[in-house]
Amino acid sequence: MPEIIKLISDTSVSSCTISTHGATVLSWNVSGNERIFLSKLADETNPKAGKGIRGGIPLVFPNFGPWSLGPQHGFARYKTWTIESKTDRSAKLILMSDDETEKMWPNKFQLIYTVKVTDNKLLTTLSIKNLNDGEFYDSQSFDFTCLLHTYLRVPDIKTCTITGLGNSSFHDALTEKSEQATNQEIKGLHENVDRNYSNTNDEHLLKFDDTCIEIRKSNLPDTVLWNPWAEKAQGMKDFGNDEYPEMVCIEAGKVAERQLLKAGESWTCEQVLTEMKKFVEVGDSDEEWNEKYNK
Ligand code: TA6
Repeated sequence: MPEIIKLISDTSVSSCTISTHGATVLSWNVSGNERIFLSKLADETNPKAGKGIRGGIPLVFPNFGPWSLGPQHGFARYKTWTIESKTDRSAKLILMSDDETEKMWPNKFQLIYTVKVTDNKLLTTLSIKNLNDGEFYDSQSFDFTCLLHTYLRVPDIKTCTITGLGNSSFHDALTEKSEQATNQEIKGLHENVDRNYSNTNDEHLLKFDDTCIEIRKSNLPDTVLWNPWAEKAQGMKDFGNDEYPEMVCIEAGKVAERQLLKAGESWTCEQVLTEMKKFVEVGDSDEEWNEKYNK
């Protein structure tokens, strides 16, 4: 059974829970509001071996999408991670390559994942180190794609606004066509959407009601936008048929091009989720706030 880590911000306003199954963030609660979507059928306390948890922030490594060497989205999201250290508000988890991973993907690696919660932020950092020493494997370098498959909870995806994708091209996984984004803001999703945007803004805003969630990423140049909608939802055993309106995946990733990592080298990426509320936007006047978030 996986361990569940509970983190709480210094003022106890916010909390976060993480499962050692895939180092999956299961919950991020800000002032009593749950901001992460976890399917009611996710079975997070007793997750299936070899499967990721449906919801939260699954970690995709060493391959985003279908994979000839192993399961879709790779193994990081279902392997049992080790808790390296923990404080009240932060945790550090480690995943080392092992016999199972090396049979699929003949490389030695170390993943270090840190999670920290503050009053209105959830900070997640993933470091990947290539531990190939040439003794075992011919090619010391390896390449990978990776992504934080973030499921965000919303009241109704049809009435949300999503920014930061307007200047990018995307691969539409439904049509297998490349398209150019046309709208600076996406005003709600109204059907099955599965788009891999390349070279996106490092900041996205997800706005609904009086709430604005900022997704800020670094060293993750791409963004995947996904909602399964009704028909695909019915095809997922670990996802309720009626749940698709209350979630959206805005996924920060390095997926358009594979990342090469030489033996001994490390590569680090970060995602920071922030709940932007008027009273914490220090320095913004009402006019500036309205200009920013209430367009
Ligand atoms: O989020 C993009 C995506 O690749 C979709 O195509 C869909 O497959 C989703 O991931 C969920 O994948 P999973 O393997 O978790 O069922």
